[in-house]
Amino acid sequence: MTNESQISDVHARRVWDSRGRPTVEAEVSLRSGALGRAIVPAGASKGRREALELRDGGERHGGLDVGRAVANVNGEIRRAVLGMAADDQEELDEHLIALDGSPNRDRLGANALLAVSMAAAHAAASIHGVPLYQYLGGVGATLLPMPQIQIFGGGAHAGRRVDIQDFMVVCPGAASFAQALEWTAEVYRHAGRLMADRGSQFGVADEGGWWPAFDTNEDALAALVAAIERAGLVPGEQVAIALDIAASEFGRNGRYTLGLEQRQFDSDGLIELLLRWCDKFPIVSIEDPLAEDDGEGFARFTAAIGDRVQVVGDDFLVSSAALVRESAVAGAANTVLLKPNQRGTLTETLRCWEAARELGFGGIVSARSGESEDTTIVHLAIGWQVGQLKVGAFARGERMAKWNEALRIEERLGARARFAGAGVFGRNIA
Ligand code: 2PG
Ligand code: MG
Repeated sequence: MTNESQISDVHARRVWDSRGRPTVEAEVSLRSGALGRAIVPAGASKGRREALELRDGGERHGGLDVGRAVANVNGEIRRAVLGMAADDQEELDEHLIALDGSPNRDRLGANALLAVSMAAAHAAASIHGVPLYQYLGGVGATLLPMPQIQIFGGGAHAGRRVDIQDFMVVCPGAASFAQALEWTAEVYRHAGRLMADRGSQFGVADEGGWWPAFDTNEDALAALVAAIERAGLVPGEQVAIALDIAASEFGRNGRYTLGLEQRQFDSDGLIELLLRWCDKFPIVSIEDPLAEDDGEGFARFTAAIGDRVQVVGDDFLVSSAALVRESAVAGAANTVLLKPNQRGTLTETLRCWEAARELGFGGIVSARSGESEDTTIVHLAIGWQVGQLKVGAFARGERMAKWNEALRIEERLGARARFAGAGVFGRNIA
């Protein structure tokens, strides 16, 4: 350890996220004078088994203030990490985990811990004189992720106007990350015009996708295909559909209610509906098709859909290495969504990805619905060579900051940049 990389100060403050809610920003300063800064995001449709996000409760800001988390960073956490090496991420994170001492980070808060964990990584990259993705992944970190980009919002991010949460596109036919963004920009623009033509363009949902003014969930899927076509792109070949059903939001104990259509299903009924959608629409990825308590449904869906569609666990796996291992044994899901704030440190998130990769699972680094200008997740996706990145829509500054950061990295890598391409979704696609 060089003295230069020793942590000389840690400071947190309350800042505000893209929903205007309080969140934690931390700065880690090193002896060298280097500074790392990070802001933690926040979810709205959260998994029950996520690490705890510490909020103050009470009346202030709807109970969502983060005074306690900020105080934890500026007090106990700061004292514990002063003098530690910022460039030994694993040791630092283990220290944070031990300091918290709870199974679920509920003493100090995953938001307090993650802010410091991420800020330390930024400081370490800075002292090594390289961008964060390169600090994390070395010179081999050249894989640009396939972007999953929301066109229509829904679920908990749109007042439950439709049941399905994310209607997204991916670009299996694109040759580069930049081209995938160009195509998606066109789809997004045409989707907005299509809604305007129908007199149902009412602005955007939490993550920037168009407001889902549809009569049925299936109408939204049809509109998505129409928008791809209007953009002059070939559905299923150039541009395909990815969904986040976020089924925990409308189902539990094997009972599911699609409120929009006033239809009730058991697990098999919902599976049947999703399989029908996969036959009818060019869908290549489905996240949380069943609720987080429905592991058996997950396994039945994964078996039924086979290699045709990527089955993603978000609320179901909560970025947990242990849950990924369990679900691999059960044959439930084949891809894990990676959200650092579901765990509370970068090291635990990376361990989940390592376990997933070893078991043949795919991975998607993901933003939360409450975000900020922080672009750390882009560097994680590239540095860890995950291959896919989900950030919300092609609108709103907190989303565009991330897409634009990936563009900068692609340009910087030049001829060394590789694009993840269609292969990420499974063997039979594109
Ligand atoms: C999800 C995310 C992002 P939230 O469910 O995947 O779309 O939503 O951050 O609200 O959990
Ligand atoms: Mg999700």
